Amino acid sequence: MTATQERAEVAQEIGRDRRRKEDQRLITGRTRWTDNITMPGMLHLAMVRSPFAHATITSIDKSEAEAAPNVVAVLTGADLGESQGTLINAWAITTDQVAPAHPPMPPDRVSFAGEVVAVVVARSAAEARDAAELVDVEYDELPAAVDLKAAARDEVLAHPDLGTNKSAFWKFDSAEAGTGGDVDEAIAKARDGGVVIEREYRQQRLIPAFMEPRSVVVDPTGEQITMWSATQIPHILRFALAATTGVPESKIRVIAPDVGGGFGGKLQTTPEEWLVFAIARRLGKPVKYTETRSESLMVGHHGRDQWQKLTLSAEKDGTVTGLKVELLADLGSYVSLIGGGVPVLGAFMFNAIYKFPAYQFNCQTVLTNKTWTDAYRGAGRPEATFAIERLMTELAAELDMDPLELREKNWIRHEEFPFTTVAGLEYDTGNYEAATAKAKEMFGYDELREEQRRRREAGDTVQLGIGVSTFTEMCGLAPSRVLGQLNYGAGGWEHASVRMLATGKVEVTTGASAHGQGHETAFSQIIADRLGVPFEDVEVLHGDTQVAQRGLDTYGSRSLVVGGEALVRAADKVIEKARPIAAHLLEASVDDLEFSGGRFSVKGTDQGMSIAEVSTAVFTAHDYPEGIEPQLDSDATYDPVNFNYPHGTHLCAMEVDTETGQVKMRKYVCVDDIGTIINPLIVSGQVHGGLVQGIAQALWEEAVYDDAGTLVSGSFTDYLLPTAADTISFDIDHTSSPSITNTLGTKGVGEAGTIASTPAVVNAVVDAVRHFGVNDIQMPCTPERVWKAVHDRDAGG
Ligand code: MCN
Repeated sequence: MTATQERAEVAQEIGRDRRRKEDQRLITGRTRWTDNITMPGMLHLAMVRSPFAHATITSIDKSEAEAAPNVVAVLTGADLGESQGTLINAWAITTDQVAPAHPPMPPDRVSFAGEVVAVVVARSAAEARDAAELVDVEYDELPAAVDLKAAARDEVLAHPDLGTNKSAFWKFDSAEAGTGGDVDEAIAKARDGGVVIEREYRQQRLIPAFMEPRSVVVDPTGEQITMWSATQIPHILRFALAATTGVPESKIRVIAPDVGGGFGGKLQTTPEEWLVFAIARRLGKPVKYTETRSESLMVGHHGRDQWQKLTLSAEKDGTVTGLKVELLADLGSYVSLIGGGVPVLGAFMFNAIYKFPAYQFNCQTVLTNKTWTDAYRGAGRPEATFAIERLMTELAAELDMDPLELREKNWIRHEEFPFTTVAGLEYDTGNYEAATAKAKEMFGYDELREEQRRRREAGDTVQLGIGVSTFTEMCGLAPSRVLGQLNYGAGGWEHASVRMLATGKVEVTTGASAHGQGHETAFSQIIADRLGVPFEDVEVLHGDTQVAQRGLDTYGSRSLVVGGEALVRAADKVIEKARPIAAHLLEASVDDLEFSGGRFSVKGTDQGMSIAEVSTAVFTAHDYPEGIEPQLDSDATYDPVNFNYPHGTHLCAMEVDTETGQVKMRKYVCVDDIGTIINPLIVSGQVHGGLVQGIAQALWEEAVYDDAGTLVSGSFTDYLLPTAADTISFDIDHTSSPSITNTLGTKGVGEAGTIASTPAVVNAVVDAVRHFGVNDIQMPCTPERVWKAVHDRDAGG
């Protein structure tokens, strides 16, 4: 093979539709999920959970459970005593945040239905569950704070000892920050000669219904305590266990084996993990706990749950002048790992792609007696995007303008990037014009508008609505200095290592921890191109704190833009390490060498050798210059300089049956700009999955509690998780404005579909029935709500 052929074969992995390496083992059942792990003498743990949302525990009788067959231990919060401490709450937003202590198993009072009051350990899982039924707990039920608005008024206290349900208040004001004008002035001016749109939107509570329920195994019998957990965050979990148990990090190994989805729902350090860790140590035996699906829906954390009060001001020609946001966010019963900060993430995104001259964001987080909330795909950004994209649509309707025309009038033009927004962020790159033009054409926008007009005029039973969503989001969590300013308890860097092996193959570790995103494939593509080695020769290791020792894990669409950049930097260091060795072997000067396509060549000659050959030579020939380390390896920690800002234009056509309230998706087009795409196939999967989750919020999913604080939608019969049969095939495409924040020019994609699609769908549903006087339908837009909006204006939207 000639050098040219060799180069051609190894180049151009980035941008290639590679099937995912990991899928072979995932879809043929050749992997080991946490629940598949067994070991000799392993015990099984079951949780006894409170049926009440708020109650005092008056007594616990363990005797019958202790006498049940093969039961090894029954433990309560009182048995664990002071050792429990409190779980970590890493994101306080403000230093005066009010937060209850969070013992994993409280001894005296429960604060939400499903809270653990006792654990049973037995020789089999079935025996543990059966015995858990025998634990007799007496409660004195207390009034529960369930409704968010009532809780914000402190009508019933979720934690009486705190004296208030108000946890933290956080405000951003463009006039105070010097990033814009005074919003109250802008609104007052618009009331006198302009337009003011005021709305209140409900972000219903959602459940991140991942496929694999949470599961944890702890083996305390070795030199180290090893925990396997179906988690997104093995590194953060190791830190939290060390910080809350006093066991040094060096004695704890956390392994996240293949993990069946998370969507933010496994971005927690859970009471269950803490309890299994503590009890396995106490008993000196391996212990496993796997939650049931019901437990997963009830106590795996929830997402969203906000009321948004919004005021948008504009001039009569549609030029926006101000936006004021007042947010109430339900934290649930405790302030979870990052739950306190999630609503504030939206603060920077309400202004979206628009040039607002004045902006104010007020956020009050509130404690209630419900399962705690935390990140759910998009975390803060879907809420903000929904609100602004609904508002811009309402403004367009008010002014009788086309919603795309209104957006174009107000958006940042492509030549204005990088652009500092009224919320104080610097958007890297973007081209809203290009994405919108492409989406309009793919959608057949004008033709569908014409059909809509015809149907309205004819008074058809089934009306057509067109929904627009021109979103942007901040991803790549996160520059450490920004997190510091927001009182976040950890940095936002990521770590990677690259090691060339003796055979010329490459071993890579990343601190990112995939749980469905295909990192092994995409990261292999990056390294294959960077080092010029075959894709198959790259092995990516992750999700084990012993193997990838440093890391901050996977969430916030950060793995590629932060973790991928760390990989590039580590690979570049390896090339620089190989360079003097190659020069030595080629008997050339370092300055005369060029590296391209995996090959060091002596300028102006046909002499050269591949980096794989250099690696083999280091190992076999022991032939390298004096004073050089005989290893082709390196690592890098990358702390991002900025977020990056993917964007896109999503267009949705919905058919609404005005007699039954049934809605049916007719067409969905999205054109996203995520800069350079590493693997288009993976990206399509991410976008499709993300879209379905966003559409599900618009149309189907809602976690409902009754007045006593019991989760009513505690199974998939009531919590309407969509299947493939409920959706259509989406038309997706891309434009590209490479980011200037990382070497590859990439932007994140893991949350984009979810963030963009919810308002596109609701805008379309409302658009279909606007001529009946409808200007809002609360999510999820069930047939009942749609019907009422059309037929019973007092009861509807
Ligand atoms: N990618 C790419 N080119 C780009 C951007 C991304 O090829 N320009 C690829 C990446 O290499 C990676 C995947 O797309 O393989 C997603 O990358 P990224 O946007 O960096 O997101 P993360 O890997 O950090 O994943 C987190 C993100 C989030 S926040 C949620 S929530 C979510 C999501 O990913 N949860 C998921 N996608 C999920 N997919 C699955 N299957 N399961 C989940 O739980």
